[in-house]
Amino acid sequence: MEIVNEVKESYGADSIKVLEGLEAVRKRPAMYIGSTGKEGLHHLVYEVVDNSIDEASAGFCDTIVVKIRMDNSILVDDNGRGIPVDMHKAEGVSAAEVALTKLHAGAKFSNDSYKISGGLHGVGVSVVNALSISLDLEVRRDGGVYTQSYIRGVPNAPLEHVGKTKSRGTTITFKPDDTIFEETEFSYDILSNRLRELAFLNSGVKITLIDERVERQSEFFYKGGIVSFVEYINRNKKVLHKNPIFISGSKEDCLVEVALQYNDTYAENVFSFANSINTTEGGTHLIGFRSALTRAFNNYAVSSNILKNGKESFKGEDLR
Ligand code: 0RA
Repeated sequence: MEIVNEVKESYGADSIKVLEGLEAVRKRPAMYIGSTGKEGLHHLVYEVVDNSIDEASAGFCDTIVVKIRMDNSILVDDNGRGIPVDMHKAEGVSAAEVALTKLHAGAKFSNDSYKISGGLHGVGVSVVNALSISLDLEVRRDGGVYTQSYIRGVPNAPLEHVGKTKSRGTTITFKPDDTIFEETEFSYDILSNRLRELAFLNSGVKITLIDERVERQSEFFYKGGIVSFVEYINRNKKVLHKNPIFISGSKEDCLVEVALQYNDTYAENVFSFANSINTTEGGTHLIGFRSALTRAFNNYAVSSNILKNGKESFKGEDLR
């Protein structure tokens, strides 16, 4: 692709390695974001938002705004610490530029920050950059405003200090490349479902979705975490007990939370997540939970003489 030549001339030999990364992403986009269809398109938004969510889980950000703009470009704004703007010693460019151009150079490049959220593929903003016709970055940090623009992942110029500010945060605006994506129209419903989910999973973070195409807006803010999530799922059902059951525990670095509430229907609705990622195919976390729940019911039933010494017992299926 012609990008290689453009950048060799305008941006020096150091960026060649970076370009190879961008080239790889543009050549096989599905390897990085799953598909170039509707899912992949929306995945771009999740990748950017996940960086702001990381800032929120680290305790530095409580407000995230996602805007679908008139031209189907997406703006993601947060009030976190801002992507670092200092020179990256090894790369010779700003740390922000490294984050936006190097594959896998997400939150991890500050080495001590442990990434606990992440997109489905967790590939980072550089992939979004490579797959966008244009991407504009604004960082507000240490009293300064810094901006940089990219075309298909290639910077127009180095990060520039453009002014002063008292606020802090990061704003990323990108327009997906229509030569890569089969469709480039964003769905309000798809984005609002995911952002609502993220707000449940990251209680205390306010996430606003704004659609400038039709002047529509939603705000997601849930103090109650997954308990609020279960209440939301049951909002139109007849519940059998007022408050969802909430269980949490941790072992070593692993925190587990469960919320459940019975309703008067027969169908079960189970959502499981690992590090904010919806594990739609289940996994050992869900299998373990199911067997623990069955065991808890059996023990209760035996000890309260509902069952005779475990001669009969519930099967997992009975509890679903
Ligand atoms: C690495 C280190 C630090 C912040 C971030 C990344 C960061 C990235 C994004 C992307 C969107 N919003 C973001 N906010 C923060 C923190 C470095 C420090 O201040 O110590």
